[in-house]
Amino acid sequence: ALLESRLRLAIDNDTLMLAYQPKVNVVTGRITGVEALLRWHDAELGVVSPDELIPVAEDTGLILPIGEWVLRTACRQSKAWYREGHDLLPMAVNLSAIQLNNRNFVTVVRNVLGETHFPPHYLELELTESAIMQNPDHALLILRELRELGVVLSIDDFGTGYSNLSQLKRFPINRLKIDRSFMAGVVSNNQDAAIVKAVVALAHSLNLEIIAEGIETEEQLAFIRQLQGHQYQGYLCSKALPAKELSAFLSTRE
Ligand code: G
Ligand code: G
Ligand code: NA
Ligand code: MN
Repeated sequence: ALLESRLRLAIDNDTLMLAYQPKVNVVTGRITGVEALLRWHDAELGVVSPDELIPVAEDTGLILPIGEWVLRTACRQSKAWYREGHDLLPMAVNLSAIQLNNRNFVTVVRNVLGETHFPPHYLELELTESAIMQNPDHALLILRELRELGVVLSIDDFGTGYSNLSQLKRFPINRLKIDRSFMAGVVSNNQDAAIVKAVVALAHSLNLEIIAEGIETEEQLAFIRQLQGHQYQGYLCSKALPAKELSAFLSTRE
């Protein structure tokens, strides 16, 4: 209950923050976009991680105003970097099942894009398999509407949920993010390597772009490059950075 009341205050006082983790082209090493990740340093509670914060936000319904704030702030930030002289950077935002199942969600996305003058195909929405599978028929309708807007859709943490690609292929998904728990073992563990190879092969056959998460070493990068994965995220390039630091990071890479 303390976390909930502090979270309500944080929304009112606008003290939630976003950090941005780069996505990188596996072949060229160029930054292809960033993923916005919630950060919260509360005066009383200290640092509260999204893994603690999101479940409370979901149980209390606060995920709806928070999610809308994340979407708007992320789109605005990308435009702000552009005004500083960077190329317009594609922006990925994580979605909760509660947002996906909210009847106003497509309207919220359309309004934020309109308000921020953000091109829809520069916005990527990341969903987990379980978020989609909570109510697959409803999800299918919503995802189709989002695709009609031009938004890019990704499955996050792929491999950790209950579903599989044959279930997912009826959804209008563009990209698959391979969960970092699999990438962690690809160099040392034959089973993890086999799983990642199989997932990448299936993704290729379904014309899905592949993003490998949690790449920390050149060996892991070489593994995913050899499989013709498209993008990666991970500490090898950068952790999630506050907006100012991300801007400085972009400058060093241009
Ligand atoms: O930032 P970190 O890597 O600790 O993220 C932990 C988890 O929290 C990840 O699964 C991430 O997808 C999730 N997360 C981070 N920011 C958001 C957000 O804005 N909305 C939702 N729904 N999940 C988020
Ligand atoms: O579930 P999602 O993939 O959105 O969560 C991202 C989480 O993974 C964040 O907590 C982020 O800090 C973490 N993360 C990002 N890159 C790496 C990495 O290279 N190694 C490890 N161990 N964690 C990472
Ligand atoms: Na994510
Ligand atoms: Mn993930």
